[in-house]
Parts: sequence; structure tokens; C-alpha cells
Amino acid sequence: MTQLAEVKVPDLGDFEDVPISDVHVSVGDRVEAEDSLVTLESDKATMDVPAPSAGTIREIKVKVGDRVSSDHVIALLEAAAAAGAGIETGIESSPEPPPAPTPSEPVSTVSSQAASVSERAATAGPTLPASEAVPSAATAPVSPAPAQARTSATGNGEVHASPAVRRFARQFEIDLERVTPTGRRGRVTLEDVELVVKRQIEQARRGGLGLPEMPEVDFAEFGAIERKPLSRIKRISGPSLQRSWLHVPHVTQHDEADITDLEQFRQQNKQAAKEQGFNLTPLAFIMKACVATLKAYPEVNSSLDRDGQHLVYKQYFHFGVAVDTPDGLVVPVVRDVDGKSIMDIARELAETSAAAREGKLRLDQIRGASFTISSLGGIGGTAFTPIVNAPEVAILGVSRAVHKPVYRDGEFAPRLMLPLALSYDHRVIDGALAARVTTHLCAMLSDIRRILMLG
Ligand code: CAO
Repeated sequence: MTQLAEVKVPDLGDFEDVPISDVHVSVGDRVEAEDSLVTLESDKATMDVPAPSAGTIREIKVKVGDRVSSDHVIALLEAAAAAGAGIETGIESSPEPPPAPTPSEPVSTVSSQAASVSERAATAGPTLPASEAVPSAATAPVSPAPAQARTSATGNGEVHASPAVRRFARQFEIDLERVTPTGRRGRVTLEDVELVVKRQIEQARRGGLGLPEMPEVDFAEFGAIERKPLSRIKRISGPSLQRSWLHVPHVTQHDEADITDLEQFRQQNKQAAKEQGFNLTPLAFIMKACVATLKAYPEVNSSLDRDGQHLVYKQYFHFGVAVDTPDGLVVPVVRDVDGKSIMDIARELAETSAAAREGKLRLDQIRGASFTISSLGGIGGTAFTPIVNAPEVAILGVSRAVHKPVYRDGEFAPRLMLPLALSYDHRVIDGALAARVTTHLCAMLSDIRRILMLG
């Protein structure tokens, strides 16, 4: 004969009218003994009501939000042949009274697990609230089935985890579906979630990128060494370079500008500059050309707003210029490049780079850049990929100009080609825009008249 049995809320001790936070089964579901049927969740405790035996759910008498107390009937279970454990009176009563339930996992296990999590979380990060413990485990008599915190596989593809684990995961905003379960029958255990929490804390500690630690190497093992402190500049610039490198998705666009005519013009005017006490280098022309290009493509002179949803377009053209000093890289700022003549820029470049090398820059001389240029042209090299000086979104790297045979008008001609490398923040600048920017810049530099027209 079919045996339908009432599954009741076990003795909850002092707890009454506890809301049901989850119903895990539907009518017709086959369940195994101890599968969680519903979860009760008060502000002090969370507990599962498990199936007392294997069987099929024939009726569900509660829904999420219902409030229940001890002995409230939550479902009718058609027990499998030899079942009966924990089932209250059979409606079509079974011939034998059911034996007392034997929980496969002592309830106290949950409390001790929760405690161990609390202890570890306290050292690693936010602490767990006391409500994580299951008071009924310690105080309530267990009848007819224990208010135990466990969920087991129901074969429907859901994540299986106890309420304590679910609650813990919720508090740390961990998606249980992304936790690798190691428990019995594919259950997610507290330890599994703890592992994820630990990893996230570790990740946050390393700037959110989950970088593996660099191994420590004892170089003295391999030969003589000398240990010297980093310069103050390197100690300051290092972390900010690393921050930019890690935060900004970098791409570098390369191009070459034909500066043959520009160089001719520069040579014609070098002496005049020298007489005024400074060197007229290609950099002053490049800076002026950059103003025109940034005006044409204002995104390059922008920054991402802190909310990540807006761009801040700067209507000023203050250019950082990377200066190589004996103590490391310094980036003084030439302000309002748009309003200055090429000679003025060259003069200011000479002054600020001298001040940088002497360590005499004031704070206001190194702040407020909207775009940066790093020129290694005076030193050598064919190309490099500069790091964006975040929160700026682009930086121009300039390498040494060399004469190359360029095919023009049906023949090869020697032209002075200047290698350019525009590194940019790909969140703000698309590749197509970057290519347009360098093309524009090359056009400006290739025709000195265009730069001179800028005033
Ligand atoms: N191609 C060919 N020659 C170039 C050139 C280029 N791209 N750039 C400069 N030159 C020439 C100059 O014209 C000058 O020669 P002349 O005296 O015959 O005209 C010579 O090289 C030296 O120039 P400079 O380097 O003294 O002057 P600059 O204006 O080009 O650069 C400054 C100034 C401060 C940027 C530079 O001195 C400097 O420090 N560069 C290093 C920047 C750096 O370290 N960047 C790396 C950052 S990432 O780690």
C-alpha cells in the first residue's frame, strides 16, 4: 500500500514562527534520506528540515515566507518501501511505527565548522556574525528529525550546500556555483567557501589581480653581490609605474614621421636658439604638433572619470616630458603648450630638464599633465613601448630619427624618418582612433608649415 507520511518541522526549542527562506523540492521530486526539503531562517539561525527517509514528494504544504513552528507539517512524502524514519503518522498509515532518525552528520559539526570559519575570517578579513552558529544544534532536542544544516544532492543540477555554508557565502558575496565542491555527493563545504574567501582576500591584498608571488632568490648563492638602496625617485616612481602598467590595458601604435623638412628648418634655426642659451631639438616641434593632434582627437587629452562611466576632456594642454636624471625618471610638466611658440617650448624644456637633473623641481612643476611625451631620440634605439602615465590615457614615445630610403614619386629617396610609439589606454582609445592619431601627427610633422601655422 502507498505510504504517505507527514514531514514535520522538528522541535525548534524556543524558536517560533520561523520564516521559510527556501523550498528545495517540488511535488513529484524523488528525495534521499536527509535531503533538505526546506530551509528555515530566523535572524539568529538558519536550519534545514531534511527528508527523514528516501521517497517521493507528493504534496508541499508550505511556501517561501510562511512562518512555522515545531511540528508544522511541511510536506507529504511517499516513502520508499523500507522507509519511515522520522516520518510522523502515515496518512495511510504504515504498519510499523517509524524508527527514530539517525542523522548521518551530528548537528554540532555545523557549529564547530562555523566557529572555525569565524576564527579564520577574523584573522583574514571581515568577521562572521554570531548568527552563523546554529543554536538549535546545541539546545534543541532532535525530534523527529534533526534541525541539521545540510543539503545533499537531489540530482537536479543545483548547488548543494548547507544553510550555514549558503549564509557564509552570501555574506562574502560568493557565488556558490563558482565554488568547487569537495564534500560528499558534490556538496559545497564551508572549507570550500573559505578557500575562495581566502583567495579573494589574498587577491585584494595584491591589488585585485591575483598575481603569484615573486620567488625570493638568494643571489649570493651564485656569486658576489652588492646591495644598494633604490634612489628616492625610483622608490616613488616604481609603484606608480607598476600601478599604471597593471591598471591600464595598454596597446602601442607605431608609426614613422618624415621629418626631413622639419630637420632642415631646425638646423636653420639652431644657432638662433643657441645664442639665447638653449638647444632647439626636434622635441619642441613634436610637442607643438601634438597640440594640433590632440585638438583634432580630444579623447587623447582626456581621462577616465573615477566612476568609469564618463570621460573628462581637458581643455588645457599641459605636457609631461620624461627626463632622464642620474637618480631616475622625472616628469616635469610644460604647461599651456598650445599658447607657446616653438622657441618658448624649447627654452622651457631646457630649463625644466636642467632643474629636474639638479633635483630642483617644485611640486607645481610636476603636476597636472594631460598628456606625456617620452623621448629617447637623443640617446638611440629604434622603438620602445612607453607606459601610460595614468590617469592620462596616452603617452607618445619618440625614438631616434634615421635616414631611410623612402619610395616617393617612382623612386627611392633618402628621408629622415622619426619613429613614434603611441601607447594608449584601450578602455578609452580604440585601435582605429590610435592609428588616426599617429597618422595625423605624422602629417603634422612631415609638413613643417602646418606646425608653424599653429603660432
Ligand atoms: N632623433 C634624432 N635626434 C634627436 C632626437 C630624435 N628623435 N631627439 C633628440 N635628438 C638630438 C637632439 O637634436 C640633440 O642633438 P643636437 O644637439 O645635435 O641637436 C641630441 O639628440 C640630444 O638631445 P637631448 O636629448 O638633449 O634633447 P631632447 O630635447 O631631445 O630631450 C629630454 C630632452 C629631457 C627629453 C632628454 O634629455 C631626456 O632626458 N630623454 C630621456 C627620457 C627618458 O628617459 N625616457 C624614458 C622614459 S621610459 O623609461
